[in-house]
Amino acid sequence: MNGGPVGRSAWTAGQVARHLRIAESTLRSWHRRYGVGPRASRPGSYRRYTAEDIARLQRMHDLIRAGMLPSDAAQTIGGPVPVERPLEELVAAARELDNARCLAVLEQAFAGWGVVPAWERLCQPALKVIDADQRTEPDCVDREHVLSWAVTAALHRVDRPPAEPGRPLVLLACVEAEQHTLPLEALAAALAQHRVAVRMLGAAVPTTTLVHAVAAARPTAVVLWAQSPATARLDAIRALGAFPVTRVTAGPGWPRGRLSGTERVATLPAAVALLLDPAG
Ligand code: B12
Repeated sequence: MNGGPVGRSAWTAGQVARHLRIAESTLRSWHRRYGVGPRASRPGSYRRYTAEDIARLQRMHDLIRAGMLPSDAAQTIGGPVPVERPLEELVAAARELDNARCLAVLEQAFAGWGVVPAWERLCQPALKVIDADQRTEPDCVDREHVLSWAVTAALHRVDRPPAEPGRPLVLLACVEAEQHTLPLEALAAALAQHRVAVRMLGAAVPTTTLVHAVAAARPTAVVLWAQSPATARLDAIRALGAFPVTRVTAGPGWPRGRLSGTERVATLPAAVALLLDPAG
């Protein structure tokens, strides 16, 4: 290991992969799937492997060659390496447009803290920081795309146990022309963890499509996200008035007060609480 071109305490993924005689993609997948990778350190240096990291990876490699499943090998060598400063890590990875690294940090946070705390303590602040970057560097919206992709991908990987019979069925949709899906993705994952059945229509759902989906799925509640007043469409709310559903407006685009016959939620925990028991 001493012969590494960047010294004992700072090996790149490529150097470690060559040393272990494995593909770099394998090394990255061990990191992503099992949390076995370089210990989180100072921002900018997170991709460097220490001698200790490499020794653990060597042991993991030996165990797999001896016939052990990678997941079992990862547990045997001590499980995932917790990311020490997830927010700094996530922001640094987004600034480097490193989807995989963002995903690894987010997956650990969702698995370790749960969806709601990880959304509030990690995703919301990271999105704020990355959004603020555009004030000094207007074209760096690419970072926001990478981070949004990773948040979505990590939320899709959250365990979703089968819905409990008798629980409400919740339909989630962004109003027409609305591309901001992340809060609904977080809500979908959080509800699924509570074994609530969820139907997610995603971005920019035309009102006619929404009406069709509600008629077909017969949900107990419908949550409509509008990020800005420009996309908030009252006709979508009105159109759902014909169905026996709890209509819930979410997102800063809607008028502040409660629209007649509808519920309004302002935060993820409030939305989860309401939707666990929409009739309550
Ligand atoms: C990620 C992002 C994107 C991504 C969206 C990816 C995706 N799949 O969702 C992309 C890059 C696609 C995007 C595109 C655009 N975006 Co954008 N985007 C954002 C960003 C950074 C986060 C959005 C988000 O998820 N917010 C939710 C959380 C993270 O926000 P928060 O303030 O922490 O949360 C508050 C509430 O929403 C609530 N809350 C939080 N989570 C939850 C969950 C639930 C269930 C509930 C009920 C409440 C709730 O609690 C907080 C207190 O109010 C925001 C900036 C920001 N921080 O919000 C801009 C922002 C929303 N975007 C903005 C703009 C202008 C755009 C574009 C028009 C840019 C362009 N010129 O193309 C397009 C619009 C596309 C469209 N037609 O919809 C503006 C909106 C301004 C406005 N009021 O109209 C913002 C505010 C950026 C800014 N500083 O100006 N965007």
